[in-house]
This record gives sequence, C-alpha cells and structure tokens, in this order.
Amino acid sequence: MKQCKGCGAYLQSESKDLPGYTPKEDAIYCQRCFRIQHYDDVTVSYSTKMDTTQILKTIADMDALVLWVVDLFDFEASMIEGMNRHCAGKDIVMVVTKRDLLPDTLSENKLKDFLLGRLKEYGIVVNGIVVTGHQGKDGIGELIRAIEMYAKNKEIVVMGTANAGKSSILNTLLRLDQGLTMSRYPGTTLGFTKLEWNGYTIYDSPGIHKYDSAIFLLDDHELKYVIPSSTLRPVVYQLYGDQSLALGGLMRVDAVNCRDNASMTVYASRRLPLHRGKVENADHLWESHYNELLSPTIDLYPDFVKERIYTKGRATDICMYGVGWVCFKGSCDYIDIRYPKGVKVKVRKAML
Ligand SMILES: Nc1nc2c(ncn2[C@@H]2O[C@H](COP(=O)(O)OP(=O)(O)OP(=O)(O)O)[C@@H](O)[C@H]2O)c(=O)[nH]1
Ligand SMILES: [Mg+2]
Repeated sequence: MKQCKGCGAYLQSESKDLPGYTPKEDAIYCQRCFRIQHYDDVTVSYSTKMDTTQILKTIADMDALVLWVVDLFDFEASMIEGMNRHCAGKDIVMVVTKRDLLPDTLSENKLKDFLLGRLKEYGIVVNGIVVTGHQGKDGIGELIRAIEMYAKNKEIVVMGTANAGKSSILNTLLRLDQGLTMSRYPGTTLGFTKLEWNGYTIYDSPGIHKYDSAIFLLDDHELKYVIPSSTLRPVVYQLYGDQSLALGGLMRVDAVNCRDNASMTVYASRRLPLHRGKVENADHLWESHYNELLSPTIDLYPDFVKERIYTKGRATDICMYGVGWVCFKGSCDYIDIRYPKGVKVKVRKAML
C-alpha cells in the first residue's frame, strides 16, 4: 500500500471518512492533503483518532536522533511528560519554533534563560537547543549544524505535539515546495513519512495530542480566534483596585487590590476578544454574556475551575494551553482565575 506524500496516511479508495482517502488510483496525495494544499480547506479532521501511545512507541523503537519540535508560543502545552523515558538512549535536540510570533523585546539571552529554566523545572535533559522562526526560514543553518553534530547513524525522527511546526520545518530543511502537508489546525500529519536528505533518513511524525489544550476542544471556526497568525501584539492593562479580565469566554482573571503599578499583559491571538472591567461586575458580565460577547467558549460556564494564585510580587505568567498567556506584574492580594475544566492552565515565572 502506498502512503500519502503529504500526511503519511495509507492511500485508500474505500471510505471517504477515513484517512488516506482518494478517488484516484494513481494519486500521490490523499484528498484531504490535496484540499489543504490547494484550497486551504482544513475542514476534514481526524484529530480524535490518533494513538499517542503508538506514536511514542514507534519513536522509542527507532535508533535515531530526536528532533523534538517545541512551539514557543504554546510552550507549556508542547512539553511531553516523560520525554527522556520515551526517548531513552537517544540524543535529543530541542527545536523551538515560531520565534517570529513573539515580540523583539524577548532578547536572545532572556529566551535562553527561559528555555533552560523551563527544561530544568520539567526535568527534561536535551543535548542541544535550536531556535527557529518563520517556518524554519530563520535558524535553519543552526539546525543543520545540530544534525551534523548529533545524527551519528544518519537516522532522524522529528517529533512533538500537534501543530508545533514539525512538517513546516522539514519542508524548509528539505526545500520541498509541494511536500509535507502543513495546516494551521492540529492533527495534520497522520502517519510516519520517510524522507531522504543529504544522506540522512528523516521521518516526519504525527503530532502528539494534548487533549487538555484548547486547540483540541474548540471547533475549526473557533480556532480562528485562538491560533495566532501574525506576531503577537501584547495588550497591556494598567490595574487599579479590583480588576477582572476576560480572554474571550475561555478564562476569567480577577486581580484583587492591585497596587505598585500593577499590570496585566495579554499574549494571545489578535483576534481573541478581551474585556476588562471591575471584579464586582464580572459575575453579571459572565452570566449574561457568556458565549456571545465572551466567546469563543468551551461550553461549560458557570462550571469553571476556580484557582487562587499568589504572585508575591514576582512577574508571573498565567498560561492557558493552546491560547497564550497573561503576564501579571506589580502587586495584588491575590488573583482568582476561572477556566473550563477540560483545559490546562499553568502558572510560571514570566517569560518577558
Ligand atoms: N509564525 C509561525 N508559524 C509557524 C512556524 N512553524 C510552523 N508554523 C505554523 O504552524 C502551523 C502548524 O504547522 P505544521 O508544520 O502543520 O505543524 P505540525 O507539527 O506538523 O502539525 P501536526 O502534523 O498536526 O502534528 C502552520 O499554520 C504553520 O504555518 C513558525 O516558525 N512561525
Ligand atoms: Mg505535520
């Protein structure tokens, strides 16, 4: 059986609803890849059918250098629990993508400190780190040097969470014009694709799915508001007294008794609607405008998880998987956050 050159699914003509479908006998791309590549039509999604355990097992069984692709915008959601266990005995190079989405105020040194600090906290050990941007057009030289240094037996596997930019980086590295299928939605690559480059064998792999990320819980239309398509423009709110901020209908952040030049800065897609108001009005706002003004949503309010955060004067990021983060600076008594049960929120030392 032949594999689709875009997504790695086995080509078949029996079922339109299954991966790899094509009505043409001599096709090299499945119908879905053809539609994504030619019409940017990403409406056919198979994302719920991927088997993460199987993907990790296939990678574990390879004797290859691991290029672990990590999305800088969605860094926390890109972390893979037990990374070193899954890749035991292999060299790992962490390839950070989407540097271009973050503002220039993130200097190289700051970024390096951030990455090393996060890896330490997660207890993940890597052999090297390469930072890339613009689908790998920035940083490709460094990536090639890392490959030459670590890919001893010339086998390489590119892995990481869904939508991190794995196929994009390979298309750039291999200079494939019409090659692996990329799309702005997760779950594009469906099987392992073997590629040859400069004497190396490189495999693209299906993304590991994080079902506690908003990108797996929102539908395709709602994702348009959440996945950033251009450089983030941080939105800064100066805070006085008690202030409540809404990130669409996805997260409510109430900061109580703000002082010392307190501020919240939102790093998220420009299309995500933001609302700032007083905490005393926030219950009413959420009850009356949830799913209208406050959208997109993951249909759960008022059943949100509530969590209290004490920042103790330290600049703190409140990160929602798949959505971005709110950076709180200055002082307040505490911050109450509310968010849908199925999504993960992680609090970290501020990146910027
Ligand atoms: N701004 C920006 N976008 C990127 C970059 N790399 C990838 N993207 C975008 O991220 C989205 C996902 O890219 P893919 O290459 O399909 O990601 P993937 O990891 O192969 O995804 P799956 O196959 O679903 O696991 C696409 O919209 C890409 O254009 C980058 O460096 N900068
Ligand atoms: Mg892919």
